[in-house]
Amino acid sequence: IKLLLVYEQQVLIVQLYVICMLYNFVISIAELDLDYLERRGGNTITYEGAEGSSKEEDSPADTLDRVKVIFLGAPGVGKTSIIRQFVWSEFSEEYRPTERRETFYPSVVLADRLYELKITDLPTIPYFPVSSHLEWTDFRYYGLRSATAYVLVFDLSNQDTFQYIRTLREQIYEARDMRGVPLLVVGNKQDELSQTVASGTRYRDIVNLVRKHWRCGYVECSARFNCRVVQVFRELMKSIQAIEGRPNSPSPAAIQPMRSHQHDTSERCILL
Ligand SMILES: Nc1nc2c(ncn2[C@@H]2O[C@H](COP(=O)(O)OP(=O)(O)OP(=O)(O)O)[C@@H](O)[C@H]2O)c(=O)[nH]1
Ligand SMILES: [Mg+2]
Repeated sequence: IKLLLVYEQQVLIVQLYVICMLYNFVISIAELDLDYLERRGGNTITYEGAEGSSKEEDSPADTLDRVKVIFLGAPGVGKTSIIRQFVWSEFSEEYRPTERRETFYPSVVLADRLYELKITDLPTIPYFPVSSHLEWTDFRYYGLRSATAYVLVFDLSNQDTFQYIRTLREQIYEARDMRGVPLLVVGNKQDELSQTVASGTRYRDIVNLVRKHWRCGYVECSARFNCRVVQVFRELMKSIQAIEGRPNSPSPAAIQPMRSHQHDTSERCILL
């Protein structure tokens, strides 16, 4: 009887041990899962070409050699509107602040060369991370410090928004070597730029500062009326080509925006 009891005790201990092992295994799988989800960027929406075909980050599309463009600017200046107008030919009067990173993957052709773009639209960032450590802790997965080019947008009808990109530009230059990294300034909401403001000194000072001192591209556009939105991307791609050492400026006839006003599921390629 004693032997039998000892045997039963041992069986019980073995059973308990197996249950513990199984429990640990399940917990570790769950932890792995969470980690996996975070790495995949739970806070990300990705669009390929046209509406309706969203997919997660690190998709095969992401592994292609893409031109990574990041749009930055104060809240409400029209970053999302410019991108959506360009990629989908759509505009919404309703203001819905961008709350998480959104990426768009249009293809463009400039001077007979095809570029695959990755356009990143972000919630407003309070500052640009000056170190990789800050990027990791505060802006993980935004790809802020590794962009191929930056588009800094301000609102022409609210020139206070220029101060935001002015500060951000300084921080970007502090944070990384900007040789070979194009930066384009965009004044949006041109449709709301009044005659009085346009002839004021403040407006002229801004244009002067950007063109003469910053020596970077400057485009004024209206996302609302799809006015010079293609020009934004054309300027951007031209600066990228210039940096690549291929300054083949396209003949005016070759610059033809190819737009469709319907959403479809196929990818869209835009001739600049
Ligand atoms: N009049 C006019 N309104 C515009 C233009 N572009 C955008 N808007 C409006 O401005 C508001 C903000 O536009 P968004 O594109 O959401 O601005 P955003 O910079 O992405 O804003 P956040 O995501 O909050 O940083 C919306 O109500 C748009 O309809 C424009 O060219 N003209
Ligand atoms: Mg937005």
